Formats: sequence, C-alpha cells, structure tokens
Amino acid sequence: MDTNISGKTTAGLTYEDFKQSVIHDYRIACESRHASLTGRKEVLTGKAKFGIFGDGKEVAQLAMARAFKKGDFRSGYYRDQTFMFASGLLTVQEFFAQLYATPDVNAEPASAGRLMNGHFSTRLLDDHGQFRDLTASKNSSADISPTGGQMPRLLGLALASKLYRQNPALQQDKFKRFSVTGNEVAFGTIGDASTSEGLFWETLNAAGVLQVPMAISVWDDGYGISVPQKYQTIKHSISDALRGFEKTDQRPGYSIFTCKGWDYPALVDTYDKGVAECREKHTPVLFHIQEMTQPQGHSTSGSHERYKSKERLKWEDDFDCIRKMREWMIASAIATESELDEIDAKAKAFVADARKRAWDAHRNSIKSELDAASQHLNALQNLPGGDTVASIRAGLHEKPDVERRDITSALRHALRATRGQASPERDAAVRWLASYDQLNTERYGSHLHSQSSSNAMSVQPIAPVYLADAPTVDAREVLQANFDALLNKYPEMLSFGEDVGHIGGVNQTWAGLQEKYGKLRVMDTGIREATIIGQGIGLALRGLRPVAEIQYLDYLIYALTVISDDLACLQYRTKGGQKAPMIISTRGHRLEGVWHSGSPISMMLGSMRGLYLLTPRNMTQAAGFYNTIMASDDAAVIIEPLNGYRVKEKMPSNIGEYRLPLGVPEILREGDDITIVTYGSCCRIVMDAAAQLEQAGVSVEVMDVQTLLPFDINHMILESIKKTNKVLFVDEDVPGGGTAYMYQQVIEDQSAFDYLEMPPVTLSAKAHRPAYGSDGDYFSKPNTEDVFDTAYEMVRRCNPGLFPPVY
Ligand SMILES: Cc1ncc(C[n+]2csc(CCOP(=O)(O)OP(=O)(O)O)c2C)c(N)n1
Repeated sequence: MDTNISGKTTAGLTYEDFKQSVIHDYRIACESRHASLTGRKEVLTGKAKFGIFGDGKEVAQLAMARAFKKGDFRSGYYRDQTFMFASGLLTVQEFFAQLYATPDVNAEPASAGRLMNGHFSTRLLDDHGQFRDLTASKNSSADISPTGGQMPRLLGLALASKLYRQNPALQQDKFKRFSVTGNEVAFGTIGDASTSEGLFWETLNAAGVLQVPMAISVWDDGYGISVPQKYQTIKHSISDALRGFEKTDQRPGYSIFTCKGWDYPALVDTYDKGVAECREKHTPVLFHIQEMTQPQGHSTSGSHERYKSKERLKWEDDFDCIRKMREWMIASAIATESELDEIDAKAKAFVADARKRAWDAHRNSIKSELDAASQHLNALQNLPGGDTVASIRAGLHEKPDVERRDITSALRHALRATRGQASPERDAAVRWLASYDQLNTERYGSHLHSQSSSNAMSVQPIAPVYLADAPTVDAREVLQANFDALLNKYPEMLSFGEDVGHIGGVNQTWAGLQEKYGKLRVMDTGIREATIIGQGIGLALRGLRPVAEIQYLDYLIYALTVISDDLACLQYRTKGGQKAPMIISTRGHRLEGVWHSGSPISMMLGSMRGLYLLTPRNMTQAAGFYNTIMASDDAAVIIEPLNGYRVKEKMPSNIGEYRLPLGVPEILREGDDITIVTYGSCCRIVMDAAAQLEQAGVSVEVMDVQTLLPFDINHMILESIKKTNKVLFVDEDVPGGGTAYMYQQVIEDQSAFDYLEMPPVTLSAKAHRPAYGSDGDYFSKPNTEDVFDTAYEMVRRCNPGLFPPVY
C-alpha cells in the first residue's frame, strides 16, 4: 500500500491532511453522482424538461479542481458539474434550481433559469454590473451549448495572464482585481468528439503560437452521442493526433499528458504537475483523459443501450470511476468499505434534501403568484361571463404543477371572456396582469445589453471640435490619430487582427502604433477570425479592453458563431453576471467584387442582438463611435466604410475625446418632398442623387441613421415623414434585408403609416453578390441613377402633372 500518492505527499500536504482531502473528494464525487441520478429522475417524472449530467466524469474533475486556484478561470461544457461542486462554485441546490429553470438569480446564479441544466458560470460582476475582485475568487466563464464553442474565449482568458505578466502598464493598482502578475491559468474542458470541431483546432494552434497558460482537458468517453471515436478523431486518439503540437527542447508547443479517467492518484499527480508548469512557464498543456464512461448515457433524450455493445456497457460498469476510486481508497487504507458506504449514504441524503429545497423554493414562488391570480379570477367570476372564468379557474387549479405561463394564459382568457364590461374587478385584473407581465419580461428578457451605469446609451455625447485651420487629411488619418489617443488614454486597451501590428493595418489605420505602444498592445494575429473574436471575449472578461479587428466584413462569417452564440448573448444568458466590453472593428460595404464588398446587414441584425451595430458613413463618425464604446461597458461592432479611407476629412481638434450618441440619426440634407433613409457608404450615393433630384425639382431630406442597433431612438425619421409623407429606404444589403429592418422600425415601431401618402419603398443591392469591376459594382449595388429614378418615380406617382415620366 502507498502511504501517499506516488510515494510523495501531494501539494505539500501532510499524509493526514491528504487523506482527509481524498475523503472530501470522495464525498463530492458521491454527491455529484447522486445529483446526476436524481436529476435524470426529475426529468423522467416531468419536473424538469431536459437533463444532461456529469456522471462518469467525476474523478478527473476532482483532480482538476485540486489544481484550480483563486484567480483562475474555467471555460468548459455541460459535463463539469463535479468540477464546479469541488471548486465551491456550485451548490447542489443551485444545480437543481437550474434543472427546474428557476428564474431567480439568487437561487440560480449561473443564468437565472435562462439556460438548460449543465450550463455553468460564476458571477463576475456585482449587482451594479461592475467587476468584482476576480483574484479573490475562482471563476468560470459562462457555458454555451454549441460543442467546442467554449474554446475561442479560452484563448483570450489565457492570453490575459500573459499580458498582465508582461505589460508593466497593467501593474497599476486599478488592475489588481484582475490578476496577480499573470499567475492565473485558464482551464478548458471539451468532450473528445467535440475536438472534431474547427474551433478546437483553431484555438489550439493559436494558443500554441502565443504560448499562453491554457490547460485543456479532453474528457474522452469514446462517443459523441452515438457516434464512436473512429468516426471522430484521426488515429482514434486526440493525444496521438496532437503529437506534432508537442513542445520539444528546441521548439515551444504543448505539454501533453494522458491519464485514465478512473485512476484518481495518477490524475491528481498529473494535474498537479501539468498545471504547475502551465502556471509558472505559461506553457499550454493538454490533458487527454481516457477511459471515461457515461453511466446514464448522453442525456435524458435517449438511451445508450441503442448504440453501445453489451461488452462496452459491462466495461463501463467495471471501470466506473467512483467504483475504482473507492477500490483504491480501500486498498490504500484511506477508508474502510463501511466508512465509504456511510459517506455515500450521507451524500445521497444530502442531495435528496438539496433537491427538495430547490423544488420547494421553485414551487413556492409560483404558488404565491398563483394565489394572487386566483383572487382576481374569483372577482371576475361575479361578472357576466363568470361561468367561463370559473371553469378557467378550476382548470388552473387542477393542473399538478402550474407554471407562470398557465397563470398568465388563464388571466388573459378570463379577461377575454369578460371583455366589454366596465368594472373595478376587471380594471384590477388588467393592472395585475400588466405588472405580472412586466415581472416576467424582467425574468426572461432583461440584460440584452449592459444595465450598469456605464452602459453605452448613458455615455454623454461630446461634439467634434474644429479649429479654424483644421487640416484636411486622408480619412484614415483621422482614425489613426483617434486610435493613438485612445491607446494613450486607456492602458487596458489593445488591438489585434490580421496585419494590424507590424504594418498598421491594411488601410493604415493603426500605422506606427505598434512601434509606439509595443507588440503587447497592437498585435498581429494569424488568419483566424473565430479566435480573434474569442481572444477578445476572454480578454474583456478579465478587465482588458480589446479592439478585435476582422479585416473585411465579408470574413466576419467565419466568426459568426462566436459572436452570436457567445459574445452577443453573454449579458443576457448570465442575467448581468458577466460582460465582455469589446469592440469588433471591421470594414465593409462597397469596394470590389464578391468578397470585398459585403454588407450582410440582415445576417448581423438577425444574429447579433446584444451587440450594438454601428454603421458610420465616414471615419470621423467611426472615431466618434469608437470613443463612445470605449467610454462604456457594452460591446459593439463598428463597420468602417471600406471605400472611404482616402476620402478627405477634416481633423477634429478633440480627437480621441468626442463621442457620438448611439441611435441618433443625422439629417445630411433637408428637404420637403421625400425622406430617404440610409447609412454607411450609401450616404454618398444618396447625397449625389439628392443633388440631382434637386435639379429636377424634387426636394429630398436625407437621413443617415448612423447606427442600426439601436435605431433612431428619438423617432427623428417619423418627424421627417410628417413633413414629406414619403419614405425610401436605401442600403447595400440583399432585398428584404437591412432595408426591410429599417422599414419595420419606422412603419411599425414609429407608427409612420398614418403620415404616408403612398407605400414606403426599399432600394437595396441585388440578391446576388456584387460582381468585380466598376461595371460589376454598378449593376449589383444601388447607384446614383437607381436612387434618382426610384425617388423621382415616388414623387411623380403623387404628382404626375408636375413630374413627367423619365422613360
Ligand atoms: C455545434 C454543435 N453540434 C451539435 C450539437 C449536439 N450535441 C450535443 S452534445 C453532442 C456530443 C458531444 O460529444 P463529446 O464532445 O464527446 O462530449 P460528451 O457529451 O461525450 O461529453 C452533440 C453532437 C451541439 N450541441 N453543438
């Protein structure tokens, strides 16, 4: 019998302390297993809708948790409940509250009931939306369901340690709550099948290139739902596949460790050693944890007997990691069989109790709402139509586990049944329903954006100032001077992207800034859009202010999942528990050909709610938006107009300081006959057309909306339409894309319909991608003649006598 692991005392513990820590670990493992078993039952008996659990992965996670220190971060997936329990980041009661979708941040701090079970996270922000001292806690970034989606942000979480260690400007007191000289490790976890995803490989390569303290664990149970490893991984082993990534004496790379998921002492030793190296030397490490199992199958959606052989199932039983840990503890005289039985029995009782507390709390809050609704239903029963209300009420009370939707639905039906009657009872019921609706909107719909006092909508605008002798320069110089001022002002700001560093960007907007601020502030990256965004998310989660550049808007599509699934919904899915205030800087709209003229606005509008989408028409406006977002704690995409870098603009004297408000259009030209609403590069086209229309006797009001999300918050466009009674929406997206969005905003949201004398019109690019060359552009994107003809036809339709036909 070993007196301790591998003949040495683990992590400086005495044998007795070590023994107690193993017993503690065993208790956590048992609790976690009982939580899984009980959780599945809760789903199968209808108390919860879906369950996915961490059974079969417990023991390795205990070992990982032993190496996880304050200040460290996790970026993982749904199997990690044992790690979360062992690290003290999740209680069993909270685990069940999430399973029941309890919409209360105190009961379910990870997502306030918004995410299905197994989506872990810790609250990095205080109640005011400001960062807590992250070095005083162990931290977990917020999980998402797309497998592999946790990888890109892991890169940024790890890179932050390197920056905090190597950049002396980040040693100031105000950054002390984010890092202790970069000693923090970013722990990643991923299932073996999900290593087939491109995001895994892109992250792995980037972290190897950057040499950051990232410790990835691959939980290998041989399957991705039903699909076995042989269809997932080359050489059927991720560690074998990754041998080329391994570091050598000559070249940096990864330290790669393999270990069996049931071998507790080896796991503890391996994590101890691997994480120490990662922390100290900032070497990325990968732990390939093999021979894991799934005692209950993948999730509650199906049974694994359908695709695992009898032999495999028998092996999984024999090599169950808790069983093996137990055998080892008995063989090592750490505990006797009966002592372990007792721990297990206590764990079972503890879980049962925690489950009950979670369920009771969940039900009690609904019950009090049901009681309030019942009183209103009672009162409505006395009105004509009361019979229907009585049966609605009876139906509600017959339901076994009434939910909030049942309460709301019952009230709505009762009000429908008693409609048309003036009575104080109805008024009271209507008022109660409205306040209940408000409560549920807050429960299920708050925190799309930051709700802290530093949110972007609260930033005070500052106008650009021009001296009498303000120089006129190439527009890209305005941005360059602005970035210079921002880097100077915010030591926590950094920018990175393809060609951003050494040459200062493909359009020279960062020219000379790497020289001035160093390679840790203005960085080149590989061609890897998804992890450029992930890098930004992870850095922003740890208090830095990244400007992540996607070289052309057309290539944002490579990063779409990371932006949509991770960044855009971060505040929402944690109900304000986390934020990643980063700027995605890109350039788009028309320039040249299919892949350098993109303006996929409807794609962005449809997938990035939670981000602000800013579409400046020139670089002066763009700079103003960078300044606003930097002064806030929100995240935004800023699209610089690709064909505007060499256009001449005046240099404001308060560069780096002026701030443009979001959601406030600018009237570029006043007119009485028709309102044209547009943004971005189309502004110049529309302005040219407006000048030509003036000569034809048409007075055009041109409105640049400037930001699509948010959109014209003061309804300035409506005021314009009240004057012109006609509106034309112009952009470069596909038909039914960005123009349809603006149409909906103005007609429905601003109620402009009543002021129109003819239907609104949209003018967009063609449905196909823009062809190459000047003619390709002309026949693909809206041009000045198109705008002229469309607007002219609109005014002609209202006044044919005054405007003869052109064609
Ligand atoms: C991008 C994406 N594709 C598919 C799914 C559906 N899905 C959920 S879990 C899973 C299997 C994952 O297997 P593995 O990575 O080995 O993790 P395990 O569940 O075995 O721990 C799949 C295909 C998903 N969630 N995300």
